[in-house]
Order: sequence, then C-alpha cells, then structure tokens
Amino acid sequence: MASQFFELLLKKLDQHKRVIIQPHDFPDHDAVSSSFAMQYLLTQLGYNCVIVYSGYISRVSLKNMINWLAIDIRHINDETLTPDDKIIVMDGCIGERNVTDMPGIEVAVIDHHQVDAPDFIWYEDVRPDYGSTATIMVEYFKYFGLEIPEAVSTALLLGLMFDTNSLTRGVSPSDIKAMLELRESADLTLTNKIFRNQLEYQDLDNFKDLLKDVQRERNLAYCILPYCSTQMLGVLGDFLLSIDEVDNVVLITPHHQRAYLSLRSECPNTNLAKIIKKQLNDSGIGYGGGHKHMAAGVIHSSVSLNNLPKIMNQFRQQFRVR
Ligand SMILES: [Mn+2]
Repeated sequence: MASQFFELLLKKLDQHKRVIIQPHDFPDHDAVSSSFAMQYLLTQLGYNCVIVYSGYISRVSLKNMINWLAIDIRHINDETLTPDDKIIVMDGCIGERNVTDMPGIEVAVIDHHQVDAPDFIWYEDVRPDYGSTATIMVEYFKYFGLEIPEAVSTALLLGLMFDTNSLTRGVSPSDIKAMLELRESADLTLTNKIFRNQLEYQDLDNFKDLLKDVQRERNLAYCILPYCSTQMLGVLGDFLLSIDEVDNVVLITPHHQRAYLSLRSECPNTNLAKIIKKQLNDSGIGYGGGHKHMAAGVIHSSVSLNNLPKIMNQFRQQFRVR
C-alpha cells in the first residue's frame, strides 16, 4: 500500500512549483496511464503537475487512449525543464537506459520492473511482483480515500490489461482486485475499443516477414526480422507465444545501425530480465531489462549487424540449458 512515506515525499515537494511526472521513454499504456493517475492525484492534493516524456508515441491504440481521454502529456522538446525541477519517475527507474536523465532532480520512483533505485531518491515504491504500475496507483487512490474518475479509471484499466496481456502474464492478487475496482468506474466500451484495435493494416507486412523467417527449436521460436517497430516486436512475440508448441520467443530487428530485442516466455522458472542483462549488459554489447516473462533490449551501434546471427545463437543457448 501507499504509505506515510509517500506523504513525507509530498511534504518535501513545494506546492508553489510544478512537479514533473516522467513515464519511461517510448512510453506504453501502463506508463502513460499511471502518470495520468499520478497527475490527477497530485492535482487533487494541491500540486501542479506536468507529464513530460522522451522518445515517441507511435502505437495507434496508445494515441487513441491519449486523444480520447484527453491526457495532457508533453514531449521533452516542448517543455523547458530546469535543474531545480522535481521529477517523479513512473513505470521506470532513473539509471535504467529507458529513462532519459532530464534536467531536474529525480525524487521518486514508482515502478514494477526488476530495478534498483539509486540512493539519492527521496521515495521509492518498486513492486516487481505487480503486473502493472497502474495497480500501484489504484492503491494510492485508496490510501487517500479518493474516487478515481472515469477517464483515469479507463486509462488505468488499459495499462493493467496491456501489461498483463489481459491478466495472463505476471499477475498478482492486487492486480485482480484493481481490475475489479477499475471496471466499476471505467468506460468499458471505450476500454475494449482501445484494447481491441492494436494493429494498423500496414502492420500486416511485419506478420508476413515473421511468417517467412521464423524458426523453431523445441519450444523456442526465434527470428531476425527486417525493420519493425519495437511495439510491433512485442505484438509479434505475443502472437508466437500463443502457439501451443512455443513457450519462449526471441525476436531481433535492426534499425539505424542498432538492433532491438524482444523476449517472451511462459515458463514459470525462466527469468528473461536476468537473461537479457547477462547477454547484453554483462557482455557490454548493449543493454536490456524488464520482467521475468517479458523483456526488451538494445544492441549498441558499435556492434556490427553481421553479428546478429551469432548473438541470436547465444540467446538460443540460454534456453537450451533449461
Ligand atoms: Mn508497466
């Protein structure tokens, strides 16, 4: 539960100055919705907040969520941050490669990834057993005895549904409780419409590429794809995981001299966050992270793309020993 420690953080924040809420870069539904909820909550408590993100938002269902729920989220290039700004990081952690170090001081981290918050943070709430940061936010509203308005509920429900793939991935009892509560106050027609329409017609080309090149080794499906967006990489990974014979997925796609990875697993004892950190961070060829059953990473541009088959082989080894 949110605690008196969060109230201590609030006491340290100046109500006359704006507070920056920063979702992780290239934010997803959970990052945007939990930031939106934090913005509403802090506004109710008398603070002035702005949501600032880095990267870009290209996924159609996320654009729909932002537009239809009128979420005020601003790009870092359109906001002037000062070194004195106080930043609350949502669904990510400062120090991780997917959280840009913006001007200002990071004072809080609220996240459900496997992360270590740095010591200089004033407040941290990291719950790797939770399916979404949205779930954590539902508990914050409860702590303050505040009702969650319809737009915020709808967004949080979407964050929870996307991150847990409709309660099939990384779910805790708290997520189920949060889902029940959110369904009471969310616009379910809008939620389902945003959730169902995840693809655009042009995305079918990525499926064609996948079906042409995908390979299988026992319960592992893997593929080095021609360029495909990181969001689509996740969609394709979930698609492969829905095949009965496939329990693990490794996808790699090159883009602008770099390469992006997406991993999925439905094996209870597999920890993909550990695997990807071992293969990329520890060997120095890139960086990655995430959860036990869902992880992502990037290979540095200094690594030749000719090495991708070799890197893929190293990942295949990880699933062989299990
Ligand atoms: Mn999340």
